[in-house]
Amino acid sequence: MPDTKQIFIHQQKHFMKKFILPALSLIAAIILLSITGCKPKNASNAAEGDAASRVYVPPGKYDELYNFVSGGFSGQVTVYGIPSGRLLRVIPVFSLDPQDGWGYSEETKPMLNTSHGMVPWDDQHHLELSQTNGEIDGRWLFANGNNTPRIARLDLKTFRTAEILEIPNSAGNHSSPFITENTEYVVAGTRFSVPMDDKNGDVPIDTYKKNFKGTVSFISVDPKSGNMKLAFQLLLPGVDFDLSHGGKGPSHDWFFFSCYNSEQAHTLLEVNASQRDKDFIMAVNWKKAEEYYKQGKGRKQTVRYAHNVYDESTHSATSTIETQTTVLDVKDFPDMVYFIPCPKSPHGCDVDPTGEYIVGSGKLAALIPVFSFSKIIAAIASKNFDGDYDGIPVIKYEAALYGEVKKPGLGPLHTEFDGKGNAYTTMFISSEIVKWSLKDLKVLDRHPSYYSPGHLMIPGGDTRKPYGKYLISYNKITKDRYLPTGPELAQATQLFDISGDKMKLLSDYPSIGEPHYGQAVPAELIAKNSVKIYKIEDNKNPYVTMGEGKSKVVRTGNRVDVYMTMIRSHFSPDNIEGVKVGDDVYFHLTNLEQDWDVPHGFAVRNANTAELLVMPGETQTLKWTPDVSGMYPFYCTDFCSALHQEMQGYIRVSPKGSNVPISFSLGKNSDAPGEAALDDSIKTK
Ligand code: K7E
Ligand code: CUA
Repeated sequence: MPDTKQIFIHQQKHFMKKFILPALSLIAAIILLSITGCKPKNASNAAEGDAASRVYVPPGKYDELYNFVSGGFSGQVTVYGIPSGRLLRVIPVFSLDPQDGWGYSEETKPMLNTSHGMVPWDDQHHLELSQTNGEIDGRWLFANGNNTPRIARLDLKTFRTAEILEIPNSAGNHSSPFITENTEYVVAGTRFSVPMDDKNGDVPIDTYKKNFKGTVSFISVDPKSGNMKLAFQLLLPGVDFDLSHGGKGPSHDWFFFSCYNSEQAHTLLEVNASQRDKDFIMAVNWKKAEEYYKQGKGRKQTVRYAHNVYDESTHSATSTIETQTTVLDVKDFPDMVYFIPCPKSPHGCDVDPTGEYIVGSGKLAALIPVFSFSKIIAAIASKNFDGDYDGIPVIKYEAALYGEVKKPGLGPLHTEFDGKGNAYTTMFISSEIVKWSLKDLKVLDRHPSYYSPGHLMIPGGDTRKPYGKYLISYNKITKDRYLPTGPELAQATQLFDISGDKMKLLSDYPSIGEPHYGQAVPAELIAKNSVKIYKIEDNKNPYVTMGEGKSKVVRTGNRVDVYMTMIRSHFSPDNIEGVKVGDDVYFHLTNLEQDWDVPHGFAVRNANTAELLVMPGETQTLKWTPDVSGMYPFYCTDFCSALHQEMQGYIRVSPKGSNVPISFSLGKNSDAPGEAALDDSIKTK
């Protein structure tokens, strides 16, 4: 058997012959640079001047901003304070959370349901805060799941995932969850083109050009409740959609997507999808598409996708499988979608606060093209096209171009704006942030970033009204930045001050998962709405226990429902007997506290799931099937009072077929072992 190295060398020779040398050497250089990173000088001593005092938030003081950061392959969202960098919260989104039982409790399990069953993980790249008139309104945070295409909506009153919608006809939901200016729609563009869900996907891969299609989906958002609904999908040529941003102001009706692999390659994309000099920015007139959709146009397609909603009154989620989508084939609607050539495998696709400039960042380009919305509209009006791509008109590059930022650095990825006429772009290969002027496209400043920044984020930097002041760079490689922690090193977050002409590095700290994008917002916009407790009288959970006196244990066949309450510092009941091996025991825990920051936890010995952490006024359910008879203590896991350690109890599990009756009690000590002790307030049915 030839070894793989041999094969590799052989392949290398083959490619040498096949592909033009300049392209190859460029790619080789990029691979080399991207592997080693490009270490800027003076990396170890780079913080400037009064940096320490700028990020110092004294004990007892709040941070100025919330920063919501995507967790990448952790599937979570993390929340940090800016400028301190203090970690405030980790929110499970496309993930299980053993800390609070998210995804383990009966109430939350449906949140992770998909048309393929429970998928408790995803790759979470982008976040977008809801907007009104192009400004952050502090209501919701949208998050994409890449792998099993999904979009989540987080409620910023509770910092919880409120809704997850699966996206059909998609594979790799990457250019998502970007939104329109009034959160009319959240978009989801597929990264991988694939055969549509209702077509036979069992086809040879080399029939890519014939059978593989791209889609972008528009998900409408209810302006009151925030509830998402798959509105319409656009059927597109089989390329890879990467990133997107909605228009603003004059470009309000438009959405812009970057795409690569216009070569339509299906193998070795690093070479085969880097052949053409230009790929595309796709401009979508979503208002037009909406119009067609509302007229009933498009093909109704039968598909399957899950729609999961968490109800704050029942403290439970439901999952519904939806079966219909409307697909508009863009070939049938010629005035809806246009392609604009964009140099060399564009990644970021960013719209400036005025809505006039669209910045495409070609990863392999040595310049940054900036397109003009008014020129795009003029070019469409005068049909200034360069033919078409798979039936979609291609606007002439020069006709759409406002200008090019020359020699910005190597590997431009993402751009954000400070609202003062400046743009900031990350340079992955040359490891730097480059500030340039939208007016004359001149580079104004550059600052090293350690190392290989992906996205950057300016608070409000993709809205009509950037807050400015800070910039955060999310870096991929942290070799030598922190104490070694084995083979895996944390990704880095670097905070810059951008209030002056020159960027100043303030701080540098590790982050959780792999942060891609983030969204930050002045703290008061969120803090003032934060829920402190759930009112117990509003608790509509079917298994709620409204007061200690109502706690009980009920057997129905081999199912046992334990209606249990928690209050400092005991459970009611705390002695239970009559449970048998093989019973399905449901502990329905209601936290009776009505005080901020007093959750109680629940854990029972040997339960093969997570603990529960129940918020004040809330009910959560843990299912347990004891497999061995014996004595099973349970206890509170959250240090809730001086007598927290006393917050505990026992469940006796008898063998299958035993005739120990169900009994339960609280506060009655008995000297007679094995005798069920009942107090006056709680009686067996
Ligand atoms: Cu550039 Cu997934 Cu937005 Cu990461 S993507 S960096
Ligand atoms: Cu309740 Cu500790």
